[in-house]
Amino acid sequence: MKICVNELKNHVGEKIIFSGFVDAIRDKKWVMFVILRDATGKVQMTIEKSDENNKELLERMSNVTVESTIRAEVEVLENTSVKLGGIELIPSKIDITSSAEPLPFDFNNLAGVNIDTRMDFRWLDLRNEKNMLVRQIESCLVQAMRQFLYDNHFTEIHTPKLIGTASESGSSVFEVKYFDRLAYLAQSPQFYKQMALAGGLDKVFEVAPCFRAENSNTNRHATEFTSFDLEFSYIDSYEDVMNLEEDLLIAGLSKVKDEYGDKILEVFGKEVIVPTKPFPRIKLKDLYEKLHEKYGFSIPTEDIGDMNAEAEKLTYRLALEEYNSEFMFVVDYAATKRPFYHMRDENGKLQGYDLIWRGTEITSGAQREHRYEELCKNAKEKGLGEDVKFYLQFFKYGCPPHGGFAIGVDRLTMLLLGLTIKETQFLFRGPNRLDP
Ligand code: AMO
Repeated sequence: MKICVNELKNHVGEKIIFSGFVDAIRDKKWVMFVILRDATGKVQMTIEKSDENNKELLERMSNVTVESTIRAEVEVLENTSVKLGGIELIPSKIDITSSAEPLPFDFNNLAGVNIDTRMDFRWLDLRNEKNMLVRQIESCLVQAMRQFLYDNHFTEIHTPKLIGTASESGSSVFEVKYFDRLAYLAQSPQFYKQMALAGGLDKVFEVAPCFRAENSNTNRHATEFTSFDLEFSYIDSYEDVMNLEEDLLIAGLSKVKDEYGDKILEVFGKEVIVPTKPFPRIKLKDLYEKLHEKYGFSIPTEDIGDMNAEAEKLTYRLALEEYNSEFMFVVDYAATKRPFYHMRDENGKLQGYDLIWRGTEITSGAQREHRYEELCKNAKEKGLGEDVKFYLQFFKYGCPPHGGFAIGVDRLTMLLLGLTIKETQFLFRGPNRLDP
């Protein structure tokens, strides 16, 4: 395996193979400095011109363009006068493993570069140090959240994304030609994560793509995004679901703060705040009242019983001002505005919630209706028939009371770093963006 820049200090005095991108070449009178780069940093390779043995190396390197890649046999030396980590590489052999053409833009300086040009050449855009950090931070966050679930005896599952009927609500799904019939792309793993519990697995999770055929061009919507979904059995109420989400987010954000807190502040200007339990919880009706009282906000008639983007923004403000919290759970949504699989109590009150962080919804969750008769009734009420018939069967042969939630990973990273979803996703997918 390749030795990375951040491991070189462990190889001082050794002869090793080092590979990387040519970041810059500084051709001085007596010496040529070649700055090499990999995902962990940069290092200086020094080629002395006075050394006759270096003639061939110098000739070869003088024809190399920046962003080409090389493989070099080098000696790793400690040199305190070298600014890049106090290490320099002295090569005895260099192979050019790929040659780069002139770049369409300078990825080190993206300020004036159109976002669509950046997306067209996303693999170059990703070479920007900040963008590389986004990937590494997201990876750290998801790893910590996964680890939390493994530690709590959750099993990772992989549910199909090609499905035979339009899932969940019958709207917003992509149709795919499937031999001589139609299939659909899963809008979420909802039905299958619940099927896992009907299958006797007590606690499951999945980190996977969701597809939404929504023509939304906002900073937080994508047509394909990564969802961190979980579902678990034998809960007493949706309070148990919210409690677990608190612990999960605390685990994820603690790890990110430990590993990247300073870097995030320096590069993105955002402080990573690890929340404390319990996160404030507010009923939708009370929230409307507070938002009206404090900020003069009234929910538009069509959104009554639900939230909208403006309400989410103000909820964040309220959470900060009144609860000193970046997070806020909102409960008591109208059953008419929520999916049929959310449980309702004997008074028809919905047993579900949304979680708002930094002005955006990051999660929907609920206790699920696991009683076959009730579930059939709810589905019928929503006008769902054949499409959900297969799903209703899961609850016919015994199924534990259960609940779960889904966190949008892209939104989590985006809000953590103060970016848009286009900048955050590895490769953005939106109504007008299917390439590369
Ligand atoms: P919901 O539709 O609210 O719930 O989605 C869950 C979370 O996924 C993220 N999200 C999105 N991210 C980017 N682009 C989009 N178009 C987009 N749509 C949703 C959000 C959202 O909170 N089955 C339920 C979850 C559950 O109850 O377990 C569901 O899909 O962060």
